[in-house]
Amino acid sequence: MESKSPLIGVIMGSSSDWDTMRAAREILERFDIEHECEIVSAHRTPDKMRDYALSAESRGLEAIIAGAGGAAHLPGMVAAQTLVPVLGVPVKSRALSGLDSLLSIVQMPGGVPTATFAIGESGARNAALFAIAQLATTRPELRQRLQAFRDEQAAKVEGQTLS
Ligand code: RP5
Repeated sequence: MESKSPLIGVIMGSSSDWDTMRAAREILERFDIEHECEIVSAHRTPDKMRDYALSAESRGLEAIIAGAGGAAHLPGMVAAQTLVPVLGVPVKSRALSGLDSLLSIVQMPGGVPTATFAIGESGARNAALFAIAQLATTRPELRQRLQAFRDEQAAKVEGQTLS
C-alpha cells in the first residue's frame, strides 16, 4: 500500500531500475506495509537525494531500500545523511552484469554502513523481507505473517517431487 505516512522508502537511481526494484514493492504490498517508491539519483538529482535523506527520519521512515546500478553510490550517499538504516540493492548493469553495482555498495568504508543484498530481483525481494523482519521485531502480528510466509515456502518445497 502506498501511503502518506510510509514506513519503508524504496528509491532507485533511474526508471531503468524499476524492473528490478518492483520486486521489493511486491513483497511490501503482500505484507500490507505502507511504503513509497521514488526515483532519486545521486548524480542526476543530488539535491533531491539530500532532501530525501535528511527528511527520512522525521517523515517516519524506518528503513530505506536503495537500488542502483553501475557506480552505485546512491545507498552510501543516502546512508551518509541519515541514521535510518539503508538496505542497498545492486542492480544488474549493462556493462558488468551488476558486479560493479555490488562492489560499489558493499565496499563502504567503516563508519557509515549500508546493508547489501544480492544483485537483481532476489536482492530487491530480500531487502524488502529484511526490512519487514526489522519492523516485525516490535510488531507481533507482522512477525506471525513473516513466519507464515516462511512456512508457505517450506511447504512448497516439501511438496515437490522429482520425476
Ligand atoms: C544508475 O545508473 C541507475 O541506478 C541505473 O542503474 C544506471 C543506469 O541508468 P540509466 O542510464 O538507465 O538511466 O544511476
